[in-house]
Amino acid sequence: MSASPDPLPSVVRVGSRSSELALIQTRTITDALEKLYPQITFEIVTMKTIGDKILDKALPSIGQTNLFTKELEVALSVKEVDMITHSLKDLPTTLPPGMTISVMHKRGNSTDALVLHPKHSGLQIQTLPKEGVIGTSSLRRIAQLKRHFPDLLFKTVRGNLNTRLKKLDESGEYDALVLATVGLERMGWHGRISQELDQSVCMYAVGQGAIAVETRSDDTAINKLLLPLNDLDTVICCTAERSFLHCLGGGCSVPVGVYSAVENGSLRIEGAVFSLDGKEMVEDAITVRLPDGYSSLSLLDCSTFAEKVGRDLGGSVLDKGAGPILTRAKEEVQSAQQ
Ligand code: DPM
Repeated sequence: MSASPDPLPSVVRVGSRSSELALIQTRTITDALEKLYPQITFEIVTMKTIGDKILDKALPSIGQTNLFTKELEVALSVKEVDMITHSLKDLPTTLPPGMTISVMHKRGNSTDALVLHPKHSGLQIQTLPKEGVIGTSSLRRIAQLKRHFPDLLFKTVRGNLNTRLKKLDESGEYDALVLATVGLERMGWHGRISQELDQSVCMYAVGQGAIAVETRSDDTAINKLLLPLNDLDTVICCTAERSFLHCLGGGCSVPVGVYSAVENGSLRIEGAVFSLDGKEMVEDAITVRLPDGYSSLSLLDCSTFAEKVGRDLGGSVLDKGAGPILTRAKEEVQSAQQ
C-alpha cells in the first residue's frame, strides 16, 4: 500500500522583511505559488530584522552574520510562519539546525551597478573625478574598486534602497553609489543604473540576484509544494558559490567575490578573496562538465555535484594563500569596531 499523500494546507504563512524590495521579492514567490496552487491562500507576514533596525552602522561593524534573517528564522522555528523569503546573498552559508533552503528561484541580474549623482550624468566609474566619494558599506565592493581605482574614496551608506538614493541625490556627501543591479531593477529604477560593473571590475557576492525560500527541514508537505519553484541552473551556480564561501569560513560581510555560469553543458565558477585595501588578491576558476542529462537529475544530485565544485575552488584559493588574507581582513574589521 502506498503512503497517503500529505494533505495540502489551506493557508500558508510566508515570512518576509518589511522593506519594499523584500516585499516585491516575497510577492514574486507567492505569485508563483498561487499560480501552481490556486486552492491555497498564501498570507504574507512582515517583520523587521536587526539589519533593518540598526541603520547608523556599516554592516560589517555590526558583527553578526544573520543580520537580515534571525527574526524570520525564529518565527519559522516556532511555526508562526511556514516559510520565509530572503535575498539568497543575505543567507549565511550555515543555517540554524532544522532549517533548509528549499527554493533557489531563477536568478536575476547578478552584477553590481554604479548609480551616479545626477550632476555626474554621462560619466562612468573610470571617469569620475579624483577623490570622488562612492557610497557603499560592502567590503567586497570597496576592496575591488580600490584595487582598480585607487583615487576614489569610500563612505558608508545604510538604509533601504529608497533611503540610499535620497541620500545620494540630496545629502551632497556622495558622488555615486554601488548597488546590486537586481534590486534597482526589481524596484523599477532601471533608469538610475548609470553603468553595470562586469566581473572584470567587480565580482559579485555569493548568491547575489537570487531569491531563496527557507523552511523547516522536516516540513515535508511545504518542502514538496516548493520544489517546482527551483531553477536548476540557479541551484547549480548558487550552491557552488555557497560551498566556495563555506570553505573560506563563510560570512556575509567578507571581501569575497564570485562569478559563475552554466554554459554549453559546463559549470564555470570564478572566485576571489581580497585584502580590505584591495592590494592583495587571490583568485582561481574552475570549469567542469555537468553530468550527462543533468537537467533530468534530481535537485539533490545537482547540489551534491555543485557543492564539490565549490569546495574544490575553495581548496585551491586556500592553497594559494587566501586564508591569511581573510584572517587579516576580519581582524581589521574587528579592530575598527573597537
Ligand atoms: C550583503 C551585502 C550587501 C547586502 C554585502 C555585499 C550590500 C551592503 C551595502 C551580503 N547584503 O554585497 O558585498 O551595499 O552596503 C543586500 C542588497 C540586496 C540583498 C542590496 C545591494 C539586493 C540584491 C539581491 C544588502 N542584500 O547589494 O545593493 O537580492 O541579491
